[in-house]
Amino acid sequence: MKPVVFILNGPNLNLLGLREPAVYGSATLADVEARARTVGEGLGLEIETRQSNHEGDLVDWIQEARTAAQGVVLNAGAYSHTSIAIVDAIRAAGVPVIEVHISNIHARERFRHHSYVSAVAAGVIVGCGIDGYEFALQALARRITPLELETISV
Ligand code: CA2
Repeated sequence: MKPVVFILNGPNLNLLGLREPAVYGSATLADVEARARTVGEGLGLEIETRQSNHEGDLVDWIQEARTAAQGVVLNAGAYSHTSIAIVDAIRAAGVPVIEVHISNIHARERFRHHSYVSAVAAGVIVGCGIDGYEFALQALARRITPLELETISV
């Protein structure tokens, strides 16, 4: 069995490619998820993609990762700037979480400059467009030790 990685996208990311192409690009969420599956396959990872506009769904899925995944790529959208519940879930999950933001949140409005998620993330990728998801998968693949890969693939 291959190591499982959850790719979790938060509120409004279902609108990718449909609005604000100047900020978020023209790829749709379906494009992002398909690309992640292809990249994941090349890295020997099994990719599971989910999106929700609801904070509690993200909390549930991060909790689920504790037993069902070896890592998480998380773009929590606007909840990154507000959600202590997501921080607590990441702490409890105990698996590496790589935080992704498509846009450079530091070059945008002041309220986007701080992310609660960053303090508990294993890594943060910001402002690289949708390539950020691919970079996050590469980072996670490197963090999964050869021993872990061996154990999982038996
Ligand atoms: O840059 C990112 O990836 C963000 O997480 C995107 C969030 C935003 O609240 C964060 O500050 C940064 C918003 C996602 C909204 O996505 C849309 C896509 C197309 C049209 C409208 C919204």
